[in-house]
Amino acid sequence: MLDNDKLIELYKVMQTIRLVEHRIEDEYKYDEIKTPIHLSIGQEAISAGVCINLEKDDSVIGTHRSHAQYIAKGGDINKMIAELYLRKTGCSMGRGGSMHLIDPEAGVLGSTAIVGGSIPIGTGVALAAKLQNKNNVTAIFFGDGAVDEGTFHESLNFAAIKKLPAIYICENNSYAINSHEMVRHSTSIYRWAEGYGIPAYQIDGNDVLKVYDIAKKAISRARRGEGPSFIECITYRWKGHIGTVNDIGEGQRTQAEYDYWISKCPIKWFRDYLKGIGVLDDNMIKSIDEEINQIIKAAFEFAQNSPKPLPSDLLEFVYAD
Ligand SMILES: Cc1ncc(C[n+]2csc(CCOP(=O)(O)OP(=O)(O)O)c2C)c(N)n1
Repeated sequence: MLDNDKLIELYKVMQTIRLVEHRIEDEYKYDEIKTPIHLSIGQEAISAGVCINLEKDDSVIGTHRSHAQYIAKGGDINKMIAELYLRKTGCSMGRGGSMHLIDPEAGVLGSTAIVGGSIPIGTGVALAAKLQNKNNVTAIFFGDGAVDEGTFHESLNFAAIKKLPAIYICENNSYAINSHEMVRHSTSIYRWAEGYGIPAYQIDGNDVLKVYDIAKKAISRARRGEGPSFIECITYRWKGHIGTVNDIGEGQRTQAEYDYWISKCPIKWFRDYLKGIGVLDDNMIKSIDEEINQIIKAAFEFAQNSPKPLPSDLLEFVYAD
């Protein structure tokens, strides 16, 4: 069981992701954030529950929807927001935008907008760690849409054969853009991983304690050299696929479905749980929010006051020196 400090840390991480994304949402209408954004509001428990188990030297690879992993793994929030503003001080020097977040110091080795792309890249990172006899684990995040790509199957088979220190985390929010999982998959996703001989779990991705427990087990197994694990986290994104719209009433997602998932808010559930066991009270909740809002305020100021790349900088970083 987690001690109180760790429980509070988990809560803070989830709430930081939520408040950062709400602020991005608020600022987006001013059109100064020059990048497509994909928000993870509603999915916070997954990144928080996995990453709290990781060491600094462990790696994370994400997708187009990776703000949550970047924050949970300890990525620099100033640099993340500056990246969204495409400033020189951004974590990808203003070249990548929201979908290409990287902070090697924190073990965030990158994210990719190619659906399924995080899977072979992360598998390669895990292979490198194994070949170099490092004791690092690689956490590879992807959506349910990514398992429709052939590279998912090739990577899992390879990782199982080579017993790679990888954990595969599928954030199954039911949708790939607006296409529902029911019309795309012949079976539950975790069963495919089982087919490759990989221990696989399907869990409530909105229950951060469940995510924590299973991720801990999977990460320990990888560190012992016993190979990869697969975790399918059932969740929901409150926002539409891209930007700040929610797509409700557009013929894709029903109001009833949306309302059900709002009632399963991972942060509200965890906050109530922590209050119930006496780990948090209203004053502490308020001061945590204040602390987080300070960090967010500073990050947006940093980003907005940072220089933009100049046209003459355009060819920088095109070739490795
Ligand atoms: C190879 C490839 N095909 C199509 C796209 C367009 N595309 C961007 S995101 C997306 C759906 C992703 O869904 P999922 O993996 O479930 O992640 P989610 O957006 O739900 O988090 C698609 C089809 C792409 N970026 N890359």
